[in-house]
Amino acid sequence: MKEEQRSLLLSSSSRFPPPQGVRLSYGTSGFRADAAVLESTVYRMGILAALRSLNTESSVIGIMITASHNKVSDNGVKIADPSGGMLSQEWEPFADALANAPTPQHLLQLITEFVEKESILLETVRPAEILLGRDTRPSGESLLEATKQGISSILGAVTIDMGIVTTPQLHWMAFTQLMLLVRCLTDLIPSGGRKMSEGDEKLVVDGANGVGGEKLELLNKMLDGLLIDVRNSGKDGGILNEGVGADYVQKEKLVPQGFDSQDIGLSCSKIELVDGDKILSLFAIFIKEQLSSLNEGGENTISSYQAHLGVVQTAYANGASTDYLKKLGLEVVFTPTGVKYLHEKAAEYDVGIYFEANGHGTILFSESFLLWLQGRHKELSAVSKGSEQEKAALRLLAVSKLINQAVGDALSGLLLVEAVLRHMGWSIHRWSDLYQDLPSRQIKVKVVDRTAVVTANAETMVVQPPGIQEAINAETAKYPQGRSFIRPSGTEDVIRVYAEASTQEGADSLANSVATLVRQFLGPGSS
Ligand code: NG1
Repeated sequence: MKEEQRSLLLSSSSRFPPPQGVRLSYGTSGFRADAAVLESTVYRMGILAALRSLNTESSVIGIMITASHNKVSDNGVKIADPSGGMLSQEWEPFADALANAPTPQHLLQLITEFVEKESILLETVRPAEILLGRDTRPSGESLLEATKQGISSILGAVTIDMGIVTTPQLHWMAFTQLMLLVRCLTDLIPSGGRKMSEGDEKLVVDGANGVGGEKLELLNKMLDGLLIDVRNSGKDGGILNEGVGADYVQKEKLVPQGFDSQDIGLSCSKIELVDGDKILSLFAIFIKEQLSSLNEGGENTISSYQAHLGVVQTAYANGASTDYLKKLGLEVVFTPTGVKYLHEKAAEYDVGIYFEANGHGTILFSESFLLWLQGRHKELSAVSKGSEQEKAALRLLAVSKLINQAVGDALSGLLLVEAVLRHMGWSIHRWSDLYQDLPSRQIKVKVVDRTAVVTANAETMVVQPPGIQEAINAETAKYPQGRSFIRPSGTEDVIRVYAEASTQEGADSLANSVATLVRQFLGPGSS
């Protein structure tokens, strides 16, 4: 490493000392913590992103300053690889070590060793390039500045500041193209009277007082036949994720602020949630239907490709959804929580659909399948243009372009849901009635040390501390259709408890008993 580079790293890092007595760890989706302790971390992730860019032939790396659905006083940093997916898991230990290096000298040593080990060329002709974005959190501005300082402490590295964006946007295409694809899918709706009912053309969206609402207002102006009414857009002073947002609605099962009884149906005393599991089911039905149309009557070799379709869930998926998907004849697999795991698994299929219950997810198409599909579509448009088979091929191609294959993206997901509902002629109620969720409950428990809980089997069982799994099993066995598991959160300092049972009272009581076990085995936390 050149002396100029060494002294640049030493001098800039001395301006961003790490917080005392805090151990930072790369969690479910990057670092997330109280914004007050994150300056040195984002600075160091700026360095990491620049090195990652150099390590991938100066491809563009994305950095997003966000704590997503966490409370407004938290913030975080996510890194996007050139594929658009999350930072390669092989780099996570380096990220961890960088974030926790106690002094500029330690930091420099870590970087020097890593650069050598990975054979990263620091003095290349093409500089590192980083796209940088943030959400609307007030702490975002200064953290963005610190990140820039980190990036520019690798000589020659270039920052492209995108300002306030949504995370997936950092790597996704322009809205206009999304609109064309929605129109394409709408044009392909089967004829024969599948009509939407009145009122289904209006979509009320909770912007969670964050960055998405603003983007949706833009989208609204471009959409035909769908009226988007954005609530909690953040303009009227509401606080990000406070009493609003997907996490609040899914975990607390409460209606977000700014919504009245008309928005959720007059007779509703309790919220009817159409969650990630239902989105997954809707997409799976649609894709399965298109794949079978495609294979009808195909005799020659190119037509007879049997696409391998798989769906990926986590332990948080409602048990009723898993039963439903299996009854449809689908292959269902499980991974630990966090889209990095689901994404990796889904990529093993020709068409892999993954969703977390909270709504993070997308559909992945393998390159070989897409290549075959393009060929098949060409073939079909020559011999049977306008046939159901040709339309099925076109629909699948449109879905592959509309859905964000880099990472789950609420906006493209929302557009695909609308397109599929129109295709089916289904109202939201018809969709919701695909199956009835089993009552469930989630609780967070503060403990002294959450890392004391070690899980196995896609987080469905606990191997540490000894004895707790047996105790959980004994509790769960008391409830009809009971299921319960615990795991340490990767984004908050808590143990998460999940319980399901045949009644809501049962699910609540099982969750409470398991939470008590957690406190007994692990000791109470500080708050
Ligand atoms: P943790 O805090 O590791 O449970 C939460 C969500 C994940 C994922 C990440 C990242 C639950 C139970 N967990 O992770 O699904 O969305 O945040 O945003 O919803």
